Amino acid sequence: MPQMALRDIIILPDKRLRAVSDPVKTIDKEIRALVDDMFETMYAAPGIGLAAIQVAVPKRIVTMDLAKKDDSKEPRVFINPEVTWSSPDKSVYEEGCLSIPEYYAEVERPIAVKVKYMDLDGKAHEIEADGLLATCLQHEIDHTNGVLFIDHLSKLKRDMVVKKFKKAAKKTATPHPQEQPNAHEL
Ligand code: K1U
Ligand code: ZN
Repeated sequence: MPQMALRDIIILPDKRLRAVSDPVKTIDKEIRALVDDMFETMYAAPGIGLAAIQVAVPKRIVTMDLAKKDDSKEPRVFINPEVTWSSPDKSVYEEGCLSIPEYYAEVERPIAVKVKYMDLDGKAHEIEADGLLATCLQHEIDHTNGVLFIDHLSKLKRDMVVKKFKKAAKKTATPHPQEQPNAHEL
């Protein structure tokens, strides 16, 4: 049984979410351990997808499980996923993001995509996806390129969300010792 670990999910406005992740060259023990941890973290959140950069690892790896609540698990791993074709027709889906907790908004994206990727054995695949799989793949592939779903919204909405999360981060940040209330009295 592999030793799995929950990892911290980084939250907006963490700048690491804007990193362009590196391709995986070799699928070794370290990558397999990271994938195990990503599943544990994704299921615990809970979420239906997770990109490695969301646990602060800038590698092009995505985990996903779109199974319904009471159905058995359907874990999927996409290594170096890449959109090779997008349909001209678009659809709208209300998206959320584990790195932007409790904020949901309608996003318009291509209704279907073709995605090539590698599995954990290094085998190459190309799939055509529609529905939630297409939406989730595009959301997660965006993460590997430093793009967030709020980037698909109007500047007004995006700025509002970023402002709210910056304010929240400021509130919870540990102050510098000299900036603590009454520090000058110590
Ligand atoms: O990448 C992420 O931040 C995960 C995100 C994936 C996603 C959701 C919706 C549309 C596109 C991509 C989430 O999983 S947010 C949580 C969520 O959608 C959910 C959680 C529990 C049950 C059902 C859905
Ligand atoms: Zn996300």
